[in-house]
Amino acid sequence: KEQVAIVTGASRGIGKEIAVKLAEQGMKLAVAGSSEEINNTAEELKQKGFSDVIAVQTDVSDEQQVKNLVEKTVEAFGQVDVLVNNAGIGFFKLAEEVTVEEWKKLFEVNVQGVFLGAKAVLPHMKERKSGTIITISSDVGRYTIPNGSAYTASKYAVQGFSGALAQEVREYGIRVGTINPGMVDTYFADSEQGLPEKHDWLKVEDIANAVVYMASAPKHMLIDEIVIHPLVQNYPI
Ligand code: NJP
Repeated sequence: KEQVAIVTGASRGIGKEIAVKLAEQGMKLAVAGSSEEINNTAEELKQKGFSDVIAVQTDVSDEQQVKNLVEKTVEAFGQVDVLVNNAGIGFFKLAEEVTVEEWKKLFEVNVQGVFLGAKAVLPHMKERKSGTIITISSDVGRYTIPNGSAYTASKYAVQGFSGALAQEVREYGIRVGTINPGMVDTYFADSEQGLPEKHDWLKVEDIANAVVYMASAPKHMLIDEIVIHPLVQNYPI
């Protein structure tokens, strides 16, 4: 039976590729991003022949907008099987240089955004006794790095939230897991995709393939966490 997925942060980077790979699996899609660029993602998917795609411009930190995203998806496709909380931002600087505004914004998008996505979709998934919530967290949700105090704190929070949620909703047949990448070649943290110095980093499709694996695992199987690094990344354990 055809499944329906919501992918946040799908204007570019990892989220856009997740949308492509899930569409290739035959899923109907609602793609979300805070800028108008999200319409281009839907347009490109349609050009690739995937007609069951809607774009819903959504800032994941805003409760009403996230509720609207879920409502529009159910209106269009009748159900939500998979929520991919991918939207996220990041910056790297010394703790004392982080402004309160930067800190708040980071937590509103990276942490509150994940909470709001789950909160909006859970009543629907509970009713159907089925669903998968996948969050793109980070390897730095598992260990710390210098200049990463704010970003790392936000991803630790995501890990804590997702782990507890997984235990809460198991009995309803709902699966909650995280994918924790190391360095991925995207636009993340004011970067550009395709820069020569990022040649050996993970590619967006490496993460998108992990999402497909998690989302399409047999119903009896919960994949709690997938950690992926580029071979060249030297990371603490
Ligand atoms: O970043 P980028 P990635 N509401 O900048 C959207 C994690 N990660 O693909 O809002 C809704 O290319 C934005 O679209 P728009 C990272 O923490 C990455 O690398 O329209 N959407 C765009 O589509 C994040 O959780 C690396 O401008 C919002 C997308 O988010 C996830 O991977 C390493 C939004 C960002 O695309 C995807 O990031 C790691 C909002 N308020 C974890 N704000 C890495 N790249 O190395 C932004 O460990 N977006």
